[in-house]
Amino acid sequence: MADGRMKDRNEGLWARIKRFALTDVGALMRGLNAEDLERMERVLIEADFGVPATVELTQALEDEVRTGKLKTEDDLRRALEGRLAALLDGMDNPGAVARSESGPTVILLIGVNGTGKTTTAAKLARRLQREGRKVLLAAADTYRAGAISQLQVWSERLGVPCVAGAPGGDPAAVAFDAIDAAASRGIDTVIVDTAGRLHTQEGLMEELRKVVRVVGRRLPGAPHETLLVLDGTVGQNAIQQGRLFTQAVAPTGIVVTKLDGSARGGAVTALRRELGLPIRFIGTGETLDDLEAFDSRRFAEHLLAGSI
Ligand SMILES: Nc1nc2c(ncn2[C@@H]2O[C@H](COP(=O)(O)OP(=O)(O)OP(=O)(O)O)[C@@H](O)[C@H]2O)c(=O)[nH]1
Ligand SMILES: [Mg+2]
Repeated sequence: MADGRMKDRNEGLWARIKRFALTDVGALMRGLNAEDLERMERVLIEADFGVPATVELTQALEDEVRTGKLKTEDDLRRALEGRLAALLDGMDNPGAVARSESGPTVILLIGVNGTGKTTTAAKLARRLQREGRKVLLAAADTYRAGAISQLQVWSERLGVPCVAGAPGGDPAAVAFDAIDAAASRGIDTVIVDTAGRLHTQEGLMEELRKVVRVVGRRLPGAPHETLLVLDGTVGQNAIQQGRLFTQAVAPTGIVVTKLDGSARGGAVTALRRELGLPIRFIGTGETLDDLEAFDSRRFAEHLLAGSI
């Protein structure tokens, strides 16, 4: 986002609103008519905002137009951008990853299959390394064949140690061993990659709860961060996925990945609103540097401009 990795390849949300909903801009002075509002709603729904956020946004804007607060097209754009940013806002500094006072900081990455957990673990390791932290990766996805070596490849590229168990082994034990290894080597941050799982896989959800329990017993206060990794291209489905994880464990925030692809940025707004968790990072590509701390204002700007 910041360095133009997100390119203007879509017709922006604002351009669409203008084209479909503001058929007679001069008429703003007289208020948005029902047809314009309906079209604005349709544009937002199509951009994956979901019904609740769409209704909230359009009603608020309608009120402001009606009471004469918004008179021009520019006023309306600014108001929409401001309201979007407010909806997306979650915490002061989403990119600041918790730091434990005593013992290593433990960061757990969770989510359904293929959302980008392992890649995000590596990206996050790179980011924290740059902040001067010493990182260790824990390969607690013992479920999927190839998952351990995937993380090991990243660890070699990053030059950070990786603790792994045997395929099919107990992921909680891997996390436990990783904390021990970090503590004995003077490493301050452990990033735990976990297996992708669906809420219907009760065994795997219980396994995740066990990882959280075991880590917490080994190190009071851990995990210090539990980041729910959601795929930004699946739109509204990500909400349902996210909800089930928030019921099983207590995430401290969301990472939305793949926002460089055929992303439907409106879903990020819906996720923020429906899950009640702050968006912490966004994934904007497959390389180590493609992770950005979330900035609600910039995101709202990019959403309207079509660069998301
Ligand atoms: N374009 C793009 N691709 C991404 C991003 N993050 C991850 N990917 C890709 O998504 C695919 C899945 O990523 P993984 O990190 O293996 O996902 P995972 O959640 O660990 O998958 P499982 O371990 O199978 O559950 C890979 O091809 C990644 O390169 C992103 O921000 N943008
Ligand atoms: Mg993985």
